Amino acid sequence: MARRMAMVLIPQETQKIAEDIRSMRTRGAGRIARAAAKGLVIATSESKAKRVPSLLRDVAVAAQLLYETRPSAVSLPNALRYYYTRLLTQVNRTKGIRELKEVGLKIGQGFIEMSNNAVKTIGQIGSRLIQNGDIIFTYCNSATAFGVLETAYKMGKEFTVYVPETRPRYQGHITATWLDKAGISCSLITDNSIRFLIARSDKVFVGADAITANGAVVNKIGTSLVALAADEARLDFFVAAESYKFSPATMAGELVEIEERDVTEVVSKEKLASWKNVSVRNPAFDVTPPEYIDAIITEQGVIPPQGAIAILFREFGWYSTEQALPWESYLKGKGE
Ligand code: RUB
Repeated sequence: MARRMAMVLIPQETQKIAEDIRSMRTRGAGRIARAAAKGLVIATSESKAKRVPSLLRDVAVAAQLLYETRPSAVSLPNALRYYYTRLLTQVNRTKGIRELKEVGLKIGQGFIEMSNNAVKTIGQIGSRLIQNGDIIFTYCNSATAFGVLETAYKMGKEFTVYVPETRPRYQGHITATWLDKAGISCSLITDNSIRFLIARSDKVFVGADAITANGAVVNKIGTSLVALAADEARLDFFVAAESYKFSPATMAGELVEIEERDVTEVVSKEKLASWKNVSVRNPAFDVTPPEYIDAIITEQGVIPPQGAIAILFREFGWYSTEQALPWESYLKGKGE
């Protein structure tokens, strides 16, 4: 059954996309963004609205549902904003609902294509930073960082990779499986051995969920510890991130919200219930300050973290808080 929300039917498939993001069946900032764009395309094409304002409200309600799934990956609101603002600009350029729906499909496809191409380009650019014989360190599971390694491998470069398990969700196991399938030799290691083994490595490649205006990187909890250890061992620390992971809201001084996930990811409900004085914290992301980052590899080129503001200006211009959620005023059916 489609779910009714403020008298709006959100298609079942869009609801499933939202639930998959919330439960982490769909995870990783890039995949979350592409899934969200697809969710809005479906919400547009399956809307039963007879008039454009009602269609905009239906899509707004779907956008809000998707927006509330996970707070830290800025790629998610950026993808929703990309779609919704473009849909709005097409309202006066199209003749009615059917044409607007067709345009919606093109906007969504445009985002997904742009995102996939960005990952590919970052792979090509980043692979130049890998030399034969390198021992590379990565963390968590980033398709973008993996793309760098895979491209370098396909170019014939020989290197090995250390992959920490990444408690509590063990995304490192996914990365190890991807590397294995690609034919790249790697060692899966416990998170506790990061400092010990990073001292025997050459460089670090990680992904990002968000990049702030001052060039700080929000990524899986523990990334900042990897950066500290890399700094101590004098390794280069590279971040591979598409430009839609840069956070425009941080230009207005907002902080990126750090997601706290369910504590049962860390200990069982039974164990928790057996304790009287123990509580558990499970923050999912942390912030690596720009001082610990040597370069951010984007599809627009390799930039120092201090260059983040240039990408933000280029992508979003001057940011105003009204841009935050362009669908907000349509949630209750503006203009109906
Ligand atoms: C995933 C994570 C990844 C970034 C970048 O966290 O921190 O490093 O999202 O991934 P989670 P990508 O598993 O909690 O989503 O490069 O694939 O976009």
